[in-house]
Amino acid sequence: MSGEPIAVIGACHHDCPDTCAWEVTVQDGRAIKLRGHDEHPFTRGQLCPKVNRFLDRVYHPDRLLYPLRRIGPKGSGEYEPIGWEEAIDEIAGRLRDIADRDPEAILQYSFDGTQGSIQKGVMADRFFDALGASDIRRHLCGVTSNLGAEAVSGSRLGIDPEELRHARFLILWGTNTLLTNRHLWPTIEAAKTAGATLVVIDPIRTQTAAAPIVDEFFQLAPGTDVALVLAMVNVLDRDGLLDREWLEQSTADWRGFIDAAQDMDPQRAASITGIAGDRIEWLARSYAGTKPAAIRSLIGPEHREHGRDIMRAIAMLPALTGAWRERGGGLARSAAIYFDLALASGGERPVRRSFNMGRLGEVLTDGAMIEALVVHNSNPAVITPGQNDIIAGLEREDLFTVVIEQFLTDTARYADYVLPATTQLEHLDLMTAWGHLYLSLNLPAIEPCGETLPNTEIFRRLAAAMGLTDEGLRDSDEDLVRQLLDSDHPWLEGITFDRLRAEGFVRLGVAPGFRPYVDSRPPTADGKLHLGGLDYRPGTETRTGNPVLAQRYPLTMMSRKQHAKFLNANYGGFENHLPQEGEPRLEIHEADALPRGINDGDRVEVRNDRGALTLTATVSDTAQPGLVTIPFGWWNRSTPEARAVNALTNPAVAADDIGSSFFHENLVEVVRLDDR
Ligand SMILES: Nc1nc2c(c(=O)[nH]1)N[C@H]1C(S)=C(S)[C@@H](COP(=O)(O)OP(=O)(O)OC[C@H]3O[C@@H](n4cnc5c(=O)[nH]c(N)nc54)[C@H](O)[C@@H]3O)O[C@H]1N2
Ligand SMILES: Nc1nc2c(c(=O)[nH]1)N[C@H]1C(S)=C(S)[C@@H](COP(=O)(O)OP(=O)(O)OC[C@H]3O[C@@H](n4cnc5c(=O)[nH]c(N)nc54)[C@H](O)[C@@H]3O)O[C@H]1N2
Ligand code: SF4
Ligand SMILES: [Mo]
Repeated sequence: MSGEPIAVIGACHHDCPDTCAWEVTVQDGRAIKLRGHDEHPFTRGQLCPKVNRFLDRVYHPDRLLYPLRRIGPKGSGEYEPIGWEEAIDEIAGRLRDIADRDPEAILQYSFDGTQGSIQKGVMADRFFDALGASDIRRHLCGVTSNLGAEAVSGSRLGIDPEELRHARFLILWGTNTLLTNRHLWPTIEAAKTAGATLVVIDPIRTQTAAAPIVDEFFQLAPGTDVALVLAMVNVLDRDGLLDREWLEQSTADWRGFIDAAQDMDPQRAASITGIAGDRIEWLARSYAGTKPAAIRSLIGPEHREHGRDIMRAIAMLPALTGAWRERGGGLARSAAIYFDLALASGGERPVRRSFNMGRLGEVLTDGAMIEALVVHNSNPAVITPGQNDIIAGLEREDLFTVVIEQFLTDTARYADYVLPATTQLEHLDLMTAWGHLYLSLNLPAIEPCGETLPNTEIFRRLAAAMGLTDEGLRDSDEDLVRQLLDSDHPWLEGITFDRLRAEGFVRLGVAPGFRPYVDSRPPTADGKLHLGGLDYRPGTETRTGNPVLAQRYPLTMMSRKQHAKFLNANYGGFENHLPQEGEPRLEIHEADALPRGINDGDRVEVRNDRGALTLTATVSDTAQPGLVTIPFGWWNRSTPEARAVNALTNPAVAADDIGSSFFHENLVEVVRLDDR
């Protein structure tokens, strides 16, 4: 006889702004249904095409259920199952050997496989801190963009994305909302219904740009946003549209910004951006003249050499026009900062040798003397630029590699030991969000499948086996959640573990309509928003920045998130999530396809000095002449070379080593392969 079904509340763990609340129906210990929680004010009962079938992932026949020890060559994926005790003892022994000689020869590599506050890395960080291991700086997403915004306001605070419903002029600036942040769309529709003008600025005609409710789409040349912003400022100054009272009171060095815009008239900007001068004039006047005016951006323009400049330029616009003053005006970016401010922090971590995560290939192959790599919550063989070097590093016989995963990813195939991790259905976590202000508690709905363990428990066991006695290495997951909630920040008032357990999700106590730089002062030294000089500079690996390289590699290549069923690399190897054609496709414009004799469906080689990929071409006009795209998220096995797009992308990072790789700035050539 089967038992009564029970409902358990949780929230999606994916690195997605929406953090949907969900309800799992469990019967006889098995999850039988997963659906969006109807009462969540932001996600309103809907999940998405990626996660609607998440139970198939949890119970997938390929799920890793037991610790594995490598028996074949690295990369072969040949393993034998072993017990946890054996696995932990052997790994602890190897790490102990290395740590006794040189703890910095050990490196953890982790990112956003889960963005749960607990499972993402609290216990891992405590473990590696106690060992004194080298550390990874998790900079591949958001840091560059944050730096640009902080340069203006001293803080990452933007407006609550839900406030966008009050905007009457709304620019989606380098963000593909319908794909990457779909639960924001009803808010945008509400603004639109109330009369807002909706603008999209993107080098690619994304599904968002093509949405029927979009009034104007500006398909600018990639990486030229700074020129566009300067031209807007040029028009505002020329036409006397600046609010001098606001500028004098609330900003510093606004004249520096105006001066910088003097030589960027709309005609000059048109030649850089590809946007006609009269359209730039319209954009400037409408933005300054319609109130409230809001800009929405996540990280789209950041993965470039001058990504910081682009975000700084975008963040200077509302500071210049005073758009922050009206409810629904200003800039809506990642909302993660609200949670960072509200929750208790674990305190400062010790400063040690650390590496920017985008440089992994170089770190593993170029004498950084890394002897042990422990990967969790990430798939660097797929997601990190510099793929050929990363794989060469993972192939090193003298590198001891442990991967904590749910599936045998392209990275896990190189591990000496693979340790099986629980999914969001099987562990406790506290979920912050970066697309809204609701805090959620994810309760485990089922017992762990097979012998899987939460990341936290794996590091607790490793710590015990290595004799690490530091405070905090024995805290339970519930202890960790309670520690984060133990904050006296007013936004967290009344939000307790027990309340979250009962209600599932609670909005931070941020006053509705909160205007970050009007209701409180910007946390800059003088309490003002900082404007100032700004130059448009093309990146080093662009056609204008490097005409010599562009003779060999005349096409720009971008690799965006493109598929509704992919979330980064999570589903890029799963039959029922793969797009219809079952392979990644190069998208190329007719104007570039024709002279190369490339027809739709032809096999082509895309190459540059970093690597080469064989792909099928789709001739389409979603990109623009001179720009080709290859989707991100496919596993390496999807091409004959066993490589994915990050074999071609640019792994360079800023000179100060802070922020993301420049992986949207790549020059390539595409050639048609003979029919053989
Ligand atoms: N070319 C190109 N490269 C890109 C991007 C791009 O647009 N183009 N985007 C970049 C961006 S923005 C990001 S954020 C990164 C994403 O990089 P990652 O965060 O590394 O990518 P994911 O695919 O989200 O997650 C990695 C793995 O985490 C595992 N995982 C999930 N939950 C758990 C868990 O609870 N425990 C453990 N141990 N593992 C778990 C999943 O199985 C998955 O294989 O990629 C970046 N790379
Ligand atoms: N379905 C799905 N959703 C996702 C993800 C996924 O893999 N799949 N990944 C999640 C993650 S980790 C993240 S970080 C977010 C990212 O969310 P978004 O920031 O919205 O996504 P991206 O696709 O990285 O970039 C958005 C747009 O920026 C454009 N862009 C690139 N360069 C420039 C430029 O120079 N100027 C301008 N104006 N635009 C430019 C790209 O063409 C792209 O359409 O999405 C999250 N949501
Ligand atoms: S991936 Fe994003 S949209 Fe899909 S369920 Fe998770 S949080 Fe929601
Ligand atoms: Mo990301």
